[in-house]
Amino acid sequence: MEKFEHEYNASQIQVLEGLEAVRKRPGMYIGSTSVRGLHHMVYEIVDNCVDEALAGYCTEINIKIEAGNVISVEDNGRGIPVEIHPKTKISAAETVYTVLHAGGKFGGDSGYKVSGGLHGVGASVVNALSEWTEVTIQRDGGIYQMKFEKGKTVMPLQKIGDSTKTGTKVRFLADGSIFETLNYDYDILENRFREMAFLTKGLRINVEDVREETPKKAEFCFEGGLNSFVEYLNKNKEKLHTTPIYIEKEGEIPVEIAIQYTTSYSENIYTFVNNINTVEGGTHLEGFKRALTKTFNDYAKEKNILKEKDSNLLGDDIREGITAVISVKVKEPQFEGQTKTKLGNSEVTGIVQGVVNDSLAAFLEENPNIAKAILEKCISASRAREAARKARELVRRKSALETTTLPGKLADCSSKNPDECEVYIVEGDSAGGSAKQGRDRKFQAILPLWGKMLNVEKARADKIYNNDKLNPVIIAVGAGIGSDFDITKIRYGKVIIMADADVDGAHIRTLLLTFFFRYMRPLIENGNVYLAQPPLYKLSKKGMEDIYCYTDEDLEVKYAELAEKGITKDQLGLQRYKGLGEMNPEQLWETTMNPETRILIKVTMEDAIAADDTFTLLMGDEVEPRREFIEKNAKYVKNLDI
Ligand code: 28F
Repeated sequence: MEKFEHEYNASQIQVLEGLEAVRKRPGMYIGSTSVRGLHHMVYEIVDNCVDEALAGYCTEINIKIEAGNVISVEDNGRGIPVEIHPKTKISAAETVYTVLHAGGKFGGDSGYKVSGGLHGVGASVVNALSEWTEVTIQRDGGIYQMKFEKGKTVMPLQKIGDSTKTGTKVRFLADGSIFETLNYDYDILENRFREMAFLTKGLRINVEDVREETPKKAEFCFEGGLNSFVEYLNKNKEKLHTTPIYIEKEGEIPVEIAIQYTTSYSENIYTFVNNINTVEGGTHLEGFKRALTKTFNDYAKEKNILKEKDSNLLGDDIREGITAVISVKVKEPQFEGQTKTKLGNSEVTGIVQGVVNDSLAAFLEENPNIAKAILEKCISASRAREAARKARELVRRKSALETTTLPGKLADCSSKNPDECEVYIVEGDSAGGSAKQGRDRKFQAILPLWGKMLNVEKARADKIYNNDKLNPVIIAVGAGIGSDFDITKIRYGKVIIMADADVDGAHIRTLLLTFFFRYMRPLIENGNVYLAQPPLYKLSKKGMEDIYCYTDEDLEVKYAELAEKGITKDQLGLQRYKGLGEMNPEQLWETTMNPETRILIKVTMEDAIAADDTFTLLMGDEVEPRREFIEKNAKYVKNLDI
């Protein structure tokens, strides 16, 4: 690559110091240097294209993962301005790529930047954290290009050709000395770009991964916007009405909402602020909920569906079976909460509330049949809730009478400090017995489960409480379920599902995960749910300590390591474990329960949307996707500690 001599003046030195700060403390700017931060690099660049689309100039974005994990992003917008600033003698484009927070500064008063990743840091941070960056701009009849290495300009913007088109293309290779991995996960990127396409009606986003011999690709463009989003979320569910309810209002704070009710019992509301998923909700969600509750109650009273003497329907009843997506655009969003994904701007509550009140009331007036269908469901939810409350009280009363509130099958631990306590939920009696004997009873509790589990996707809360398989889990965890769930009450910091590595084990795992996802979601969000990983094989040889292998690859690696020491396959005894029951208590402790040697897999909720999708697939009537899932195993599952 051709190098250009650079003379640095005072402001440019400031620039270099700025980018050096980014390289010194990357986490401060991109969130983390894990695979998550790596993906954020792509989002930052794509966000700039989305801004250009929101400004009305870009209709298509092409994203490509090239060989060697090089990312290429191209839009057909106006192209970043190329003119040279007379004072700094630096092009606007170079400034955007080298001055920290350039996007924000330009956007502050001009209102240019509306979308933006969690960190909203923009192109200069991506540049600083990349081995190299190459920006190509088509604009003003020309093709312009500039190049950087680790944020430093190695080729200032220069004209390299003519063009009648306009747009911006950026290619970069993230810096392998900064990120833990450079291996992009195509599925994560595809999901995010699908979501982005839903959120920006009519914007075409194409994504392609050519790293492997068979390329992966997807093309997204949704004329229906959030309506398409909700239809996508509900694709495997039975709907109460065919077309989603659509609400849109432009203004100081633009609001866009789509709602569709299903026959399911769960509530699925996704909220976005400036295209950022506000997982923790906030003022926009608050305004939506208030309006929904009020509008349906007012309508029901006015139409005499609810009599004067009836008490109001509760918000929870009105949200049973709802799927909704809420998207608002806020100029200066305040993000709060543990993960900074909760909208704090108080003015948004009233705005959203007003918009939903007006539009929803009008919709119900115009669509009495849909209104009736939804309200019938709300009323039946209300009755079920009443039944659940009674069932719950029964449980409470019962437990008040009994000396111990804990399920009889639970072998509890002696410590009462949740931070150090773990409960193993074990499938089957014999494995449960071994686990009880093998455990460290100080901090490990065992809860054996057997029999067929209730499919919670198709059941209401009252059934869950009364279910003899799930009730012990609820009582053992000790924090309630549903809207009563209180994470501060959990009795164990780790809830560990221990099941066989076969199809039956996968089934029980999925059912329990579905249950946690539906009724104890904070438990997953808070990272308290784990999967135990029992070994698949044992290698043994006289005079050698037994070696356990947890995957097929693991086995191959161990064979290879032993071969280096001159130990061949035929000198080794190989045992394949079919189930937990085949291990004696000592083996179970050593391989699966001893914190020093075990492998635990933490269940995370990287993407609640994808998770819900999978659970629905899994629990729906389609057999094939369920089988596929079981084979592929959850994506939300990450390798944790060894
Ligand atoms: C592949 C990544 O970054 N696209 C972009 C534009 C367009 C403008 C712009 C960007 C406003 C004042 C600088 C053009 N014409 N794709 C991208 N497209 N940035 S980034 O302006 C940024 C600042 O100076 C643009 C008129 N106004 C804005």
